[in-house]
Formats: sequence, structure tokens, C-alpha cells
Amino acid sequence: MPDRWIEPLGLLTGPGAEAALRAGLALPLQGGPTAFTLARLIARGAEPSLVPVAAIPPGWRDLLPPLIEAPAPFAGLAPRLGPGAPLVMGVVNVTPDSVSGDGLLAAGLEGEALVAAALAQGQAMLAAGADILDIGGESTRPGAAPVTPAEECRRILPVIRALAPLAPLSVDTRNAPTMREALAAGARIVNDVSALRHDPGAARVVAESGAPLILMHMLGRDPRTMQDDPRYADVTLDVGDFLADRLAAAKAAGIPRSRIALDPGLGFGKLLEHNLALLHRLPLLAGLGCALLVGASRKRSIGRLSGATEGGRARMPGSVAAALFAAGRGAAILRVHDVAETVQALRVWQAALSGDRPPGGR
Ligand code: HH2
Repeated sequence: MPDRWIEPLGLLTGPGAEAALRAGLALPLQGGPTAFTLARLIARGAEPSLVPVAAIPPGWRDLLPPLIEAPAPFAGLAPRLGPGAPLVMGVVNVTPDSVSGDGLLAAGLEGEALVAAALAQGQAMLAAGADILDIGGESTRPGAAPVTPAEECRRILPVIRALAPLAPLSVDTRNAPTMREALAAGARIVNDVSALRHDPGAARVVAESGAPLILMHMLGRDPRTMQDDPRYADVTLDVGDFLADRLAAAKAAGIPRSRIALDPGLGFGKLLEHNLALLHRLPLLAGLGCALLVGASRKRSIGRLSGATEGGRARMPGSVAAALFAAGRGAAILRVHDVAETVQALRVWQAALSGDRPPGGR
């Protein structure tokens, strides 16, 4: 567990960031394009202090390399939106009960019709600019009942086989047998919301396959109970400690840091204020030296903040706002249901931040 953290504050982007970097007044957050001008020095059991980056004491500078250097490109992927942009991960849920309201089994689809619908959904997301498709066969919404690996495989394997030739796929599963089958069927990335805690065989499958891995924070181990009175001393530091611990466990199992992305797990055992704190203080987690993934899309917090209580696509505009905010705070991967809307918003946001005219624009 880290005993010290540097929290980047005073964030800059675009020409302002470049000027501040040249003048030695800022440091790049994970290689840019965001830069930070202030550092909050946080040591366990002591009052935090705030200093300009040029005044970070020598005794703290050992924490800087993972914070300022670009992590290895996740899964070797270059974002389709260009350097410095996040990867966009489109969600394909082969479930009857997903919280986002988009589960393909909810539409009563089976067999060839299900595969055709998943293929059409995936193709539309790719045409809209998705970099990765995340295929899941088990809902992990609060209170969801678990699904056996056999049922999970029955749902997702035909979809993975159909989509694998078209795009890099991640498989959203906590189960080692499902990981193994999904990778054999053409998935390239493992997305485990239990961070390798649910199935003792998972670490070995990932290590032996060489697949990139997403480790996510969830409070406790069970989605059925994770929302029962979640409590933290300091949610960002607690999540940071957890992710550092899981990163060490993955490394011990033979999965190097360069293959791993970390995710604070918005909505997984968190109240609205916890989700907001994690979004806001995301740059602190960059100190773990991995690409950061944020999945706020269509979650209950978006509904609470926007009044879109009915869920599903009604939460799209708020989800896009959360995605842009996360991108500005160093998220390298955005997990979203509404790919076209998110990509359009990212294009405008990127151009406005950089101060450049978009290609072909006036
Ligand atoms: N959120 C969901 C599922 N998987 N994986 C990662 N890494 N991060 C997330 O935030 C995340 C995730 C829940 O969203 P959804 O897939 O829409 O719902 P459900 O689990 O009900 O299918």
C-alpha cells in the first residue's frame, strides 16, 4: 500500500499547458496533453501540503516518473481520435438485465437473430469511432444475480466470434473459464470488475494468455451487496490503495504493469459523492503508472444528477458530460454505451482545448 501520494492540481491543457511546460511551471500528466502546475503532497497520518511543481521536495521526486511519463499504450492501441485522445470502448451487453437498458437479451433475441443484432450494434459503434468493443454476458448492476460461466459463454461466444475479425474486443467477466473461452474465440483483452478476486484461476488465465487486463475497484466482492451502506475513510485514497494492491497481486502472478489498465469502478459500491470525488481526483490515480479507464456511462449517479431517473438512453447527455470531464482529467479509456455522441463531443472538446481549427473546418 503506498504511504505517500502526489495529487496533481492546477490542470492546464492546450497552448497554456505547452507554455507552462516550457517555462518549467508545469509537469505533464502521464505524458500529456494535460499538465499540472501544483502538487498536493499526501503522506499517511500527516496534514497534506500544497506546492508548485517546481518546489516538489527531493524526498518526493521518486513518485514523479509514473505520474508524468506516458504509460505503455493500452493493448498496443493508438486512439482513433488521435494522439492524446482517449480510447473509446463501446459496450455490447449480451444480457437480459443490464442497468444501462441496452441488454440484447432483454429484446428477447436468441440464436442467429441475437448474433446479427450484436454484429449490427458493434458495427455501428465501430463506424462511429469506437476503438474497443467490450462484450459482457453478466450484469453486475447492484443486486444482480450471478450467471454461471457456462451460461455466460453461451451468451457471448457467438457474439465474440462474429465481432472479433472487426475490432479489438474485451471480455467483461469475472470468471476464469469464460476468460479462457472468450480469448480462444477471438477476444484480446480481459475486463474483470472483481480485479482478479472473484475466481482464483483468473490471474493464471490472464498471465498465460498474455492478454491486456483491466483491474477495477469494487467495494467488497459481491455486486448483490456492494451498495449496502458503502463507507470510505477517503474514497480516492482507499480506491488508490486497493488498485495498488491488485496491481501488485497481478504482477506477482506474472502480469506486468505495462499490460494493465486501472479503473476506479464508478457505481460499484459507491454513493453519488464517492463517484464525484473519484471523477474529480482521478489524476491522483495516475501515480500508479497505468492507463486509467472510466465508466460513468448511463450509471445511477448520472440519473441522480440529471433527474433522468428512468435510466437507459435518457442518461446519454449526462454520460457524455462525464466522459469529457474524465478525459480532461487523464482518463485514457472511456467505457460508453453511446459511442457516436461521445466521439462527436470529444472531437469538439479536443479542438476547443487545443485552440486549433479542426481538419477541414473553417
Ligand atoms: N461498468 C459496468 C460493467 N462493467 N467494467 C469496467 N471496467 N468499468 C465499469 O465501470 C463497468 C464495467 C456496468 O455497466 P453496464 O455494462 O451498462 O451494466 P451491467 O453490468 O448491468 O450489464
